[in-house]
Amino acid sequence: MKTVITFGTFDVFHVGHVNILQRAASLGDALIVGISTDELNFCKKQRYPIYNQRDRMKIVNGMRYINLCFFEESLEQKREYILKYDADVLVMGDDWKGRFDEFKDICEVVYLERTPSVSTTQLIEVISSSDR
Ligand code: C2G
Repeated sequence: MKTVITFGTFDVFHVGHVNILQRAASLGDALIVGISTDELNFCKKQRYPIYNQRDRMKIVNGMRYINLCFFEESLEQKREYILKYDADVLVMGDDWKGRFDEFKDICEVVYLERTPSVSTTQLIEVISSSDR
């Protein structure tokens, strides 16, 4: 049994998120997803997500090929999460390329190509600038 783990905020859930979760799931038998808490997201991006952590978890958890979701409270705890969930593979989008190579001693680390032309930031800009 091969367990894959990935992390993200998954705010304003879009097709780029679906693509990476699907491809991550296809690399193993079980997929575990760490959802960044609202506070962690504020630390990373200096803003709170549009959707709160409970709703973001509900959306990701609703996908049929996700086995388990948990809240990622801090970027510094990644090693603990990988060990706790006994993950064999860590998957991240290639915007994080090289950033998690330090975990190659405990699991395989795979960076998948991001889906072009879609991002939460761009969606927020489009929505907030559109006529009401
Ligand atoms: N992603 C993608 N294609 C896009 C947008 C996002 O493949 N067009 C991927 C990202 O590379 C990431 C995942 O979707 O692997 C989640 O993206 P975000 O919600 O933006 O995650 P982020 O805030 O970068 O959090 O500990 C790491 C962080 O928690 C990652």
